[in-house]
Amino acid sequence: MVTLHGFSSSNYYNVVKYVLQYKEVPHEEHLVYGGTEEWLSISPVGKVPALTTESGNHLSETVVICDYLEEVYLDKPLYPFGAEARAHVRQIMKVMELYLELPSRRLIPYAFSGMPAPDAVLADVKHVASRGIEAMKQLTGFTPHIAGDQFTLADVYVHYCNAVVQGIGSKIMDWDILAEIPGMREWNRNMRESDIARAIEADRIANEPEFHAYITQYMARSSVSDK
Ligand SMILES: N[C@@H](CCC(=O)N[C@@H](CS)C(=O)NCC(=O)O)C(=O)O
Repeated sequence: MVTLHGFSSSNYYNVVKYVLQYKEVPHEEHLVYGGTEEWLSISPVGKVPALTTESGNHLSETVVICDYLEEVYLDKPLYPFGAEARAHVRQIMKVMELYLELPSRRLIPYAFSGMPAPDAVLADVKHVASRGIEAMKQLTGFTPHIAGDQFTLADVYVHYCNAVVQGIGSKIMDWDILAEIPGMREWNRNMRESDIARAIEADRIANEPEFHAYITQYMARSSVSDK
């Protein structure tokens, strides 16, 4: 049995949770929001999610965890055959992370505090996200899956990263980012329909009040930073 640490409102937590359920890996969930010394001994950077393996080792960083699961639990592979096809999947995930999710994530403090984001931050986020959009237009296929005809880790990863892009980036900037990438919104809607995605969404909704209480307390302790 492996243990997934984190909370259901985290998009990255949900990527790993999806993979565990998809591959039918026996697992338990350990609810943790981070922020303690003890947590740093499990997740060295202090981020959610982390995974404790069957042998008791701790792993963090979402794609690292998913790649580990892919190597150990061979049923239902989430990477295609062939180095180039696998690199394509990784490229989509990397572009999503660096040029769409992370810039949108910079706006989270403003979304939660209600304070306006400084113009310089907004301009930078827009600039980076524009590059991400152009890259995703080139890289994605939606035929019918994001990287082609096989369902891959990129489908899972991009779907949950889109939650931050749509719920934070698009909202704060009043800019429908996903609509800029042909096929993305329709594909994202379809991704919501699977039994696994529905169960994960139900858990996310159930976790929301507790997560909001946690984040409100956290924001009260730290001031908004534009780093
Ligand atoms: N690069 C990390 C990012 C994970 C991440 O940003 N997690 C958020 C929750 S969705 C978190 O732990 N935030 C708390 C913090 O940044 O201290 C990954 O891929 O797992």
